[in-house]
Amino acid sequence: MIIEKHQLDEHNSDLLGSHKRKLDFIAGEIANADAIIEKLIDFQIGIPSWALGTGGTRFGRFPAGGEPRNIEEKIEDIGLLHKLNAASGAISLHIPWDTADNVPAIKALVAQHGLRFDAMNSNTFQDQAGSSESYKFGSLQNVDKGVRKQAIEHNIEVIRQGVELGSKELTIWLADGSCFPGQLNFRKAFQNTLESLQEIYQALPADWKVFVEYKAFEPNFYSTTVGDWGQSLLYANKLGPKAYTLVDLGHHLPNANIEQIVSLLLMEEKLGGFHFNDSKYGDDDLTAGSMKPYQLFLIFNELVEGMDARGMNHASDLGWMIDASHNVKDPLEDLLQSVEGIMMAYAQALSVDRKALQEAQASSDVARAQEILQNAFRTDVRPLVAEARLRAGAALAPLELFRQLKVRENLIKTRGLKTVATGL
Ligand code: PSV
Ligand code: MN
Repeated sequence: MIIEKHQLDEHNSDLLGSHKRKLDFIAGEIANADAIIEKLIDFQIGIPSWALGTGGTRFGRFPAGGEPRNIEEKIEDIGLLHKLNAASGAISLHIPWDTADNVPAIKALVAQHGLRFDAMNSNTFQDQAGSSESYKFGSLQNVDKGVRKQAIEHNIEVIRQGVELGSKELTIWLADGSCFPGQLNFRKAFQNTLESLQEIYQALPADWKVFVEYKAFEPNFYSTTVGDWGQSLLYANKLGPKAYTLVDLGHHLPNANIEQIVSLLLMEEKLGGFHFNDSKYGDDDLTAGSMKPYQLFLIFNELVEGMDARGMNHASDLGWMIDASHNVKDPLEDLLQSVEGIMMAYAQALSVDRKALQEAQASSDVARAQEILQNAFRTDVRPLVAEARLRAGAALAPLELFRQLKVRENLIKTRGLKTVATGL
């Protein structure tokens, strides 16, 4: 399905009057509204190929229909999102689910939709048909050298595919760990993992980065070999300058202070990027900003402050990706909401009165510091985010237009009701 320019124009002209009124109001309230809008236009969020279908739990799955059946249709879906919000300009592929048979055609399709390739993801948490070794007891950590070799070779193959496509990053998330005390020698598991990562690191092109993603638990329930940011940072430091930590918001133990983690990783020049999502209990993979929007804002507050302190480019110096699963919502609607949630947190963080905050911190004026942050968080920045979309040629209200144009119904018509997307 293609969304035509005239459909966007009609939708926008219907909403323009009310949008302008709201924009004028906020532009009068915030000092740097125009600069914020420009930054929002540049900011792009990578969409994970594995989140375009309906997710599920081990109890059941309730597909929406019209799910993308192959990599071409996944690109088409992200193209639709990007057309609607001009902020979903990248695709993050997961191999082997998304291995492309015809690389030039896939590159052309991605370019045609105005997208680029974000980080490539390897998969050593599932056994693939025809592979000789099993990851049941881990991959890069495995006590069996043959298993480690297979997992290393898979990651090197993912880099090879990424180079062909024009990606510049590899994200490694390991399910490795143990389910019971005594199962694993922690030190040996760490050393095996490090040696395996070093072999993968050797295969990285000079202009590539590797992101080491951590996760506190699941699928292993006693120990995880890259279980927290400390362990990830240890690996990244030992590997070298092309290795970074990746923060998935859902991968912490309850109540972790993620904004502090982010601040320190950034200070150490070891923050690689994000998997955005939200959660109530664990790795719930819910819509970004749907549960703890204040936390998301506080994370962006640290990011903006830390990136500015180092003169970094907000849009391109870190990897911004979503990692989500949609059990009850239409995946595309959910992704539109996630991008909106992320953009709002970023816009709020950009609107923080930095000078006043520094002064409040320097004089330990706790109440004032809190006021400054909460003032930014409680400001309705949605008109700024909408204006960025408008200026970039997208829709003032993406979700509304998605429904008006009956996108899901159209996808079901062309792809069928009972399609299944590869992914989680
Ligand atoms: C693991 O829970 C994870 O967050 C990792 O990022 C994986 O790559 C992703 O889910 C999908 O497999
Ligand atoms: Mn993740």
